[in-house]
Amino acid sequence: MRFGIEKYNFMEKLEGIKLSDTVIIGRVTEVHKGMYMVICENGERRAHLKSGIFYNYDVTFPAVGDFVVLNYNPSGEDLIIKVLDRFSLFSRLDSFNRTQQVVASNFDYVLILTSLNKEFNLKRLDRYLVSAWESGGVPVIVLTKSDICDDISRYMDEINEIAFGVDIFPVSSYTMEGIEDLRKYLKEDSTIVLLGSSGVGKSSLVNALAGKNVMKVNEIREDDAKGKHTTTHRQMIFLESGLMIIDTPGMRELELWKADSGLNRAFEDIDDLSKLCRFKDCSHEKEPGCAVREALDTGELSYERWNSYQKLKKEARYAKSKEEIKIKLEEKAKWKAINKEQKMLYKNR
Ligand SMILES: Nc1nc2c(ncn2[C@@H]2O[C@H](COP(=O)(O)OP(=O)(O)OP(=O)(O)O)[C@@H](O)[C@H]2O)c(=O)[nH]1
Ligand SMILES: [Mg+2]
Ligand SMILES: [Zn+2]
Repeated sequence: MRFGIEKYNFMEKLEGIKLSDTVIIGRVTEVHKGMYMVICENGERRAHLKSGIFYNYDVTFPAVGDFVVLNYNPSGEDLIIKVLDRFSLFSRLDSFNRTQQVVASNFDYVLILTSLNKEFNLKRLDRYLVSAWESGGVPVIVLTKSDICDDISRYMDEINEIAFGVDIFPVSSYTMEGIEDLRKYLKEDSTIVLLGSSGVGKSSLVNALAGKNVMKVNEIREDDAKGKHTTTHRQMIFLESGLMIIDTPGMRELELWKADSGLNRAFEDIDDLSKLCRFKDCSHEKEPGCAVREALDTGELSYERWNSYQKLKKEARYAKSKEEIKIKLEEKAKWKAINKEQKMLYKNR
């Protein structure tokens, strides 16, 4: 069973762990409460975290798409002993816990799905693009349900205004229009992650690409184009062609996690302009020689886009400060452990 390890240079990432018949590499296909589904050379198996390893701030917990080292147990469930370094990672802010939530890892492409109906929203697309560029994968925009739209080019033009250098594919999973083009564009043995609101047709696209029904699809409320959250957990699907797809449940809202480089890439136009400002640390407010303000005055840069950028930048700052707190906590925990050790040594003398 191929699961993407062939092109992944994992030997460098093992950090001294020796592989054997019982210490093997696997890939996480599903995450449940306290239980993981992992694919490996012995098929898809249930696994748990090995105790004593995953307790600390600085350990990486497994997410869907992760390559992991497993203690293979032929007569029972396997144990995950290590998550290998990721080459890409899509995160968002978990709005309930106000922490980082990892959506998926180790993918080559991020397919951002938006349907050609009431769901279409450029502001939301901005958000997805920022997070996608930040992830390290290649963002691709997929316009779904092309069969219910008779002015696709209008949507394409609007997107081209905000998404520089991102390929756009209008598709219909009903008529299969555009599916073949998308299939050819995605290289074999690649991993892709499908993202977008509930009801945009992520699972339908999985089925269209697979050529059969592998994912469950339900009717949506067509009156307001809102989905019903049919897909309930993230899941990795393996197609016969070798393509690996991570299908995700629709997101109500995508709040940004750390996104500095993603912001710069998604708003390349603003990034380029700010390089022309007279002062290197220009805040683009009242400084003389500000290229951003000038572009706003001439209309070269729209206020809408500028406001959108500022809003997202502010949001990403929150994640950054959370990261700094986390690092501080980690350091504190380390010192605490060292102190404890020293106290023990002293006691035992
Ligand atoms: N007209 C049309 N409807 C589609 C198309 N693809 C999907 N749908 C419909 O859109 C609805 C939602 O499709 P899903 O594939 O379940 O959407 P999803 O993005 O997986 O939704 P969640 O799992 O809830 O996140 C279903 O009623 C589908 O039949 C399409 O190409 N054209
Ligand atoms: Mg779905
Ligand atoms: Zn400026």
